[in-house]
Amino acid sequence: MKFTAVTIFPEYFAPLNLSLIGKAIEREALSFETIDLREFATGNHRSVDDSPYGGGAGMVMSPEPWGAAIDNVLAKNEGEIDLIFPTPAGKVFNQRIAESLSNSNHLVFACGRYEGIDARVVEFYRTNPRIRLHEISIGDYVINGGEGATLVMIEAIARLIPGVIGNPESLLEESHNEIGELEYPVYTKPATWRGLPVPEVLLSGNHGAIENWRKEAARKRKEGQDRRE
Ligand code: JFB
Repeated sequence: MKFTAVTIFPEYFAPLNLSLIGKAIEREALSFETIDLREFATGNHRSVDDSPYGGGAGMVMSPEPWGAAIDNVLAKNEGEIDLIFPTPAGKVFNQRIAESLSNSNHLVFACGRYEGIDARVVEFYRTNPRIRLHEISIGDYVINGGEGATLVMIEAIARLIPGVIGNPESLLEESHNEIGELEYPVYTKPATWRGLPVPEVLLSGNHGAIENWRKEAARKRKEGQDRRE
């Protein structure tokens, strides 16, 4: 699987070289590249934004550098791509979307800034037969650009690719359960910390009892929270 991020801030993606995803890139289980949008801007100032038609606050990303950059991605690669536009107006990202996108050969993230990208860019590429186009939000809150959203989505998607996370057993377990259903509280040594003991059943070695306790604890945890739908 190949990941491409088109961005005016390539440095934003440095953390992908860390931890499990960094290791997966090293052993070529996946690849990641950034494309600097500014290299596709023309004119003395290499400007990528302009004032909005119709007025209003802020700036809008111009369509020309985006068209040139995406055309370049299509020219340099063969086959179909999934082209993702992170946007606060998109469909809210979830585990099902992550699973679906993890089956792609090439994910391309178009990271906007300012007030977003001129709407004609999405309109233009939506009908390209080599492109499956997705407008996706990572949640109902506002951030400053597509880069942070892209990091979140890459992390959720990359860990689903075989060979990326060390323990495929936990992936299998996840795939058989609703999110939250297995989110029981976890403990490690010491058995008592600041007067707080680890639940006795977890020290019992009784795997049936432990399984039941965890299931019940996850249920109670979920019940006490309103942050899941
Ligand atoms: C994504 C972005 C902006 C318009 C633009 C590009 N869940 C999310 N919240 N915000 C974004 C997002 C996702 N995915 C997001 C891309 C861009 C925000 N901005 C800034 C803020 C408000 N309205 C520019």
